[in-house]
Amino acid sequence: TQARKLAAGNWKMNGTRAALAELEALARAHPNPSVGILICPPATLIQTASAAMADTPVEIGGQDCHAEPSGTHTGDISAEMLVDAGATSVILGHSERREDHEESSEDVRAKAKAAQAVGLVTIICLGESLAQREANNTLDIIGGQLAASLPDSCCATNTVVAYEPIWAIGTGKVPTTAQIDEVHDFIRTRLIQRFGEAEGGGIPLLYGGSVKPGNAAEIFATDNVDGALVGGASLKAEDFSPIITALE
Ligand code: G2H
Repeated sequence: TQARKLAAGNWKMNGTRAALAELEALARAHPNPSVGILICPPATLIQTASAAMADTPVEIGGQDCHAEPSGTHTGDISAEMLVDAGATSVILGHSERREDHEESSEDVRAKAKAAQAVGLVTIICLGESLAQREANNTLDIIGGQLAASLPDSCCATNTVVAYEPIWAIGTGKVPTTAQIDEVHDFIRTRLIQRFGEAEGGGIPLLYGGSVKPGNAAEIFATDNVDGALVGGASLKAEDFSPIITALE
């Protein structure tokens, strides 16, 4: 596709300062990558990680942000704070946020609007549950999440969409390339319908869910797959590095 390629790591609630050594190793292994490399560590590491990666191609992102710029929201972090800490991107609407924190697509859209307004690239996650897939509702669910989660301000440079079937997250179960192809093709069509050929066609589409060094090349060979959002296999440079290489 015409979209840029991106290998994104989502560390979730993993990593203390000791894990910065993995970032250093990653940066050493990819001094001049032909694809984007992004790591989203826990919020406590964003500032140190972005300082450590300042002169490398490895970018640092957040895993969530609040929709408001500041205020009485104990425990929350605003988009501006992420920028201030050195983040260039933020993951929004991950299924673990939608589940653990009851985030709706409307919440995700408000967060995305706030994040884009301060210059963050928003990685907006969509995905169906196993029950929804078995009931043959996958495309309806994805279409609904896509329409409601993306603000009108989305364009090719400020938005990335990640398709993460919930039943494939951390389970080792990976959809077939035909299943990935069907959903990514559907997302691409909807993006072009809504944002036009240039913008909708240029938004990178990532696949996420049990991506590993052993299955990355096959997934990346699928139409409309512009990269991956990687959880478990992004924690160690020795696992994430071959995934990056497979995308290059
Ligand atoms: C899906 C993915 C990263 P994992 O959540 O967002 O995690 O690769 O561990 O399935």
